[in-house]
Order: sequence, then structure tokens, then C-alpha cells
Amino acid sequence: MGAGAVSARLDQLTSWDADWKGLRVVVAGLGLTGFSAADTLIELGAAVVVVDSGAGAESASRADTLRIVGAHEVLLGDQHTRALPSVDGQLADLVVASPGWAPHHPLLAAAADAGIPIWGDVELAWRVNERAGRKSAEWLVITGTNGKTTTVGMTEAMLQAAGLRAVAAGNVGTPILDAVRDPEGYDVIAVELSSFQLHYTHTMSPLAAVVLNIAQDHVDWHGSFEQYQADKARIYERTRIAAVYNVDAPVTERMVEEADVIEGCRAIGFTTGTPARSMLGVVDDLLVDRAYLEQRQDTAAELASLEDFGGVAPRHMVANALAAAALVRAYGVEPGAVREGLRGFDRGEHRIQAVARRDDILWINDSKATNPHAAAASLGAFTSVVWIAGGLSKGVDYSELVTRFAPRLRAVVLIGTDTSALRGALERHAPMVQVIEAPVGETGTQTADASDRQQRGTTVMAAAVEAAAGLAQAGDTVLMAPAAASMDQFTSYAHRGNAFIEAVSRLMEDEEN
Ligand code: UMA
Repeated sequence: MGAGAVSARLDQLTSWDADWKGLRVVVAGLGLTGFSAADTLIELGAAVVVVDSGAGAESASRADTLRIVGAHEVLLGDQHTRALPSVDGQLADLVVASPGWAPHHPLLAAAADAGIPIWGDVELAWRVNERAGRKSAEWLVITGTNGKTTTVGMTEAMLQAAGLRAVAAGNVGTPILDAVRDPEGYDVIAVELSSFQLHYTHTMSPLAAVVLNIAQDHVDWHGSFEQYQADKARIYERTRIAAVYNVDAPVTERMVEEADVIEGCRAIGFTTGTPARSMLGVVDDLLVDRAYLEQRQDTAAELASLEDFGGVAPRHMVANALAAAALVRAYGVEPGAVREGLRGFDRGEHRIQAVARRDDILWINDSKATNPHAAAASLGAFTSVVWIAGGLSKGVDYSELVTRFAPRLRAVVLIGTDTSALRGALERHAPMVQVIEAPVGETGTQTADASDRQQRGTTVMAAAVEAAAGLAQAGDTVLMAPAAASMDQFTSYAHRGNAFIEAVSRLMEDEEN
């Protein structure tokens, strides 16, 4: 088949019942995404070759399963990912890439050079969402640098409170294809999308979409901050009912203005301030809707109150709730279910989590703050801070964060194998602030394996907590909000958070004895 014929065939593949038989597909990656994509394509009758550089036990077991269900080939090991493999001795018609695979990966670059389309799992899921004999799920889609997981969870909770069959899927952990293929089906799916996934998404047309906020992240994957923003903006394309933007982040409104949405789609803003018409916002201590009601010119509908957050209602949490409400209201969910969903929502561990208070010093775990923007949310919540920070910086610039919060910093305790980026920013923009490095420990480098990191992380965090205890004074907050990923010294952000919690409780016990 020539390139034109292949392209025409791919254009026809817009439902589960389309003719997928014999389509030659290379699936790049055998993690959660790759497995769900390969399994789906095999069920559809495509000829599937899967490649993954990993050759560990988990990959081997996934590979065995795929071979049993009918994969043509599963190729594991570095040597297979350097070039594009053939399918049945011929060039592939399509490549399905996992989000961890950057566009400059040699295999994907080879596919692009050969003119082969590259889809992500989200593109595939959108194209099989429609299926004869059952109702297609509506998609409410969410992206942003921070707050995605919270917002997708709140959206799910509000939908379920409305009595709908709904689930959170996508980057949050359950592959979107698993949700779309669920035997009972869903009314609505709350889909968290990463910038990586959006890069490989081409025809999705959601009911409502939101970009929560934008700050520097994943620059190494996308090549530049501009490209990262451009990929995030793709979420609004072809939106049908509501393109939701953050009034306090004008860049998101510009994205909506520039998007090619479906005729009749409305731009809906959310703000933690007083809402204008066509916005959701806050009046006194109430969350209100001035968008989805007939009389929006001069009235507002009450959705919830700050008390519904269960005690603490930090600004970014209120913003997330308003974004979630804007999405579910686009589907037609009533105000009562917004409040009920919010009340029932469990915000999870490792996000601005109070761990201890002693001698008027508050200890806060915000291990989920894996980039400067997330760390800004918690740094902004406290006035005098001993800040535990650092880790894998992913190429971001700390100047702005440090400049903004320097007046609030009592001292900084650096963790991470390479502290140069953050240390440099502190030297330049907060020269008066005392900076201490927690010892890295004897064992090695970023490539240390998981059990090594398990051990090393515990040691590093214990040293950091001890150092912080020596610096903190009455009225201070010791805030572990690293503004960096964890994988250089810990196995995950959860491990980093738990190491902090354990170290703090050991410190409290020691002080008691
Ligand atoms: N691999 C290679 N070569 C490469 C890169 C990866 O062979 O150059 C292989 C790895 O050996 C591995 C597979 O590809 O077996 C990994 O694929 P992946 O990294 O794309 O991860 P998945 O297991 O498919 O999980 C992905 C998301 N991961 C990433 O985007 C990195 C998960 O988000 C998501 O939950 C899952 O799909 C289901 O949709 C995680 C994440 O960290 C939580 N996301 C980032 C974030 O939130 O900041 C974007």
C-alpha cells in the first residue's frame, strides 16, 4: 500500500468497529501504556510488533502475555530500540508511542523520517471510544503543570456524586484504554493528560477541556518551554461545549482564543477572585457559578463553601475545585453534586501534609512538589520557612522561585545528588539565606538501583531533617517541598515523603527520650 492509501485508511479508523485488521503497527514501550495499546490493537486484529529497551522480569512477563494473545513479535532490550523494526518484513503503517518516549528518540525519529504517523494511547483510545451497541463515554480532559491529579480526582468525585458511572483515567495511573474498554462502559471519563500524551494526540474532541496553569517543566523532553506550552494547548482543539481557562493565568485564556474549537463551544473562566460573567469564582467564602445559568448577567449559583474542603482550603486547592466544577457543569451536573463530591474527595498523601507540630514549629510534607511551580504553592502558604529542597531538577530554572520566596526563607537544606542548579539560584538571588547540604551518603550516582536508593534516601532525609531541626525557630515551618523529582536518591515521591515522615517522627521520639 502506498503512503496515500495508508493515510486514507488511517483516516477511516474512527471507531472500534472500523477495519483495523492487518494494520501494521509498532508499539514503542511496554509499560502501562504500551501494554494497553498492544493488547487493544491485537484484539482489533492488527499486526503488532512491540519494542522496549527494558529486559527485566516485569517486561518479560508482559511480553509473554502479549505473545499468548497474538502479538507478532515482542522485542526486548536496548539493541531493538535503536531503529524502527519492520512488521512482517514490511514498513509499519503506524507507530504508537508511550509518553516516556521523546520525539527525538531514534526509533520515533526514524518513523517520522519515513512519514509514518505517530499516535499516543490517547489518540488510539479516542478512535475506539465509539463502539456499536453501546453508549460512548464523554471525556472531560485536564492538563496543567500542577494540580492535574487533584483536579481529575475532584472531577471524578463530583461526577460520581451525581450518580454517573465515572472514572479518573490517563496520566493519573489507569491507562485511558483500560477505561474505554471497560466491559460495563462509563458515562463520563475524567482524563488526566500529560504534555507528552498531548504531543501524540491528533483527533480527540472532548466535551470540555482545561489547562489549569503553565510553568516550566519537562523542558528536556519537549526541547523548549515554548514547545511544552504548544503541546499543552493542543488539549483545547476540537472541544465541543466548554474550553475552561484559568483567569489568573492569562496564557491559558490565549490558548483558548487560539484553539480551533467546535462551533458553539464556550470559553469559561475560573478564578479564586470574584467571577465576571461566564466564570466560576469565589464570593466571600462561597464557590459560585456565573457561567452555567440563564441569569448569569446578574446572578450566581452557589456550588460549595470553603468549609467543604474539610478545614484547610489553600488557594490552589480552591482553584482546582473550581476547574473541576467548570468541567462537570459542562456535562450538566447539578450544584448539589459539586458540593457533595468536594466533601467526599480525599486529597491524598504527600501534598502539603502536616506531619507534626512541636515547640511552635510546624513540619510539612509536600513531596508531591516535583517542580518549582508546585513548590511555589506551598512556599506561598507559610511566612517563615526552613526549606528542604533539591533533587532531579529536569533542566528547570530556579531563579524566579528563589527570588520570589527569598524573604520567607530562614534557611535551606539541600538534598539531591546534584545541587548545583538550586544552589546557584540561591547564591545569586538569596545570598543572605543560610544554605546547608545534607550529606549524599557513600553510595554512588543517579544510576543506583532501587534497593540502593531505598537505603540512601532514608539516610539523606534523616540528615536533612536533623539539620532542619537545628535551624528552625519558634513560629517557623519546616517545609519539605523539593521543587525537583525524586529519582536520584529515592525510589519515588511517595518514598521521599515517607522518609520525611519517618525521620520527623524519629526526631520527636528522640527528643522525648
Ligand atoms: N522505554 C524505552 N525507551 C525509552 C523510554 C522508555 O524502552 O526511551 C520503555 C521503558 O523501559 C518502559 C516503557 O517504555 O517499559 C515506559 O513507558 P512510559 O515511561 O511511557 O511509562 P508507562 O508505564 O507507559 O506510564 C505512562 C505514564 N508515564 C510517563 O508519562 C513517563 C504514567 O504517568 C501514566 O500513569 C501511564 O502512562 C498511564 O497513562 C506517570 C508520570 O510520571 C505517573 N507522568 C509524568 C508526570 O505526571 O509528570 C508525565
